[in-house]
Amino acid sequence: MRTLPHDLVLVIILAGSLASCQPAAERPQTMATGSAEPAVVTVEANDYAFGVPARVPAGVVTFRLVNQGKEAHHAQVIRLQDGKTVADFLRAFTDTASMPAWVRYLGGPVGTAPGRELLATTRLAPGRYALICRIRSPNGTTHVMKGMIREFEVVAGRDGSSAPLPVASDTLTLNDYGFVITRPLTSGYHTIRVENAGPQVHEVIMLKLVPGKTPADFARWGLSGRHGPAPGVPVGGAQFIDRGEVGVFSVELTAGEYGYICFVPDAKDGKRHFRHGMMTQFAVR
Ligand SMILES: [Cu+2]
Repeated sequence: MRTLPHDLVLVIILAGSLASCQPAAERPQTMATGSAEPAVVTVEANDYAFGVPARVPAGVVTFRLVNQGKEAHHAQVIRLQDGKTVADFLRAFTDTASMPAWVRYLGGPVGTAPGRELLATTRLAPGRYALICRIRSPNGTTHVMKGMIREFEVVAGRDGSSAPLPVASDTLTLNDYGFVITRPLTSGYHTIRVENAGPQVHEVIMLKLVPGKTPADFARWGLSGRHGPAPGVPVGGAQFIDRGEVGVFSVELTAGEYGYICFVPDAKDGKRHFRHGMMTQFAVR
């Protein structure tokens, strides 16, 4: 276990990747009373634990997932409502059915390969939260059951981020059961706003596909223990996100084949949403 500071995570100005890639004219101006950029919370993922600050400021927060493990990990942000705890979550957890309504889903960085990092931005109200990883190890056990669940508290107050959500270049809407993008994606830098129009919980994993492979190949590979070379690499997206919630991620696209996929188990029949059609392949030129 790593020792982590229990102090409130500092608001770090995104001097690098996100802000600099956005034209200054499009960046919202903010009053001097708050930070103009989202707070950045660095999450360290190992096999099988998360390092995350114990307290995170309320408001718009960018989770930066740094994978220091040997397996892929994601960082699903959940809010534990009705006084529930991580112990309650673990008792209720099932990988193949929907969870009780006291689990609220708020996105988070999608599956990140070892040695890589991915970012995802979300908006958090004060309360009790946790990060979980639902990825399966080769033996079939989900990482959350191996210890990849970590509680944190979202606190209001003067350190809270007053930043707006990053200005998006594109909006991707999730619904039962599909993905709708405002315009076809092109090569270059995009900041994509993810909205869940529901009614069910959804996610979007944006894949860059290996030539000749499909999102269905990725689904098979992912659910059967990730043996052999990956048919695609997640380049961005938003983990499970409830209806009405918004996530934002940024991605640099190069020409090639991409896909969107949703692995959320259906509320009615337990089948993962890609089996209901929530899986799309598209070309970027
Ligand atoms: Cu879905």
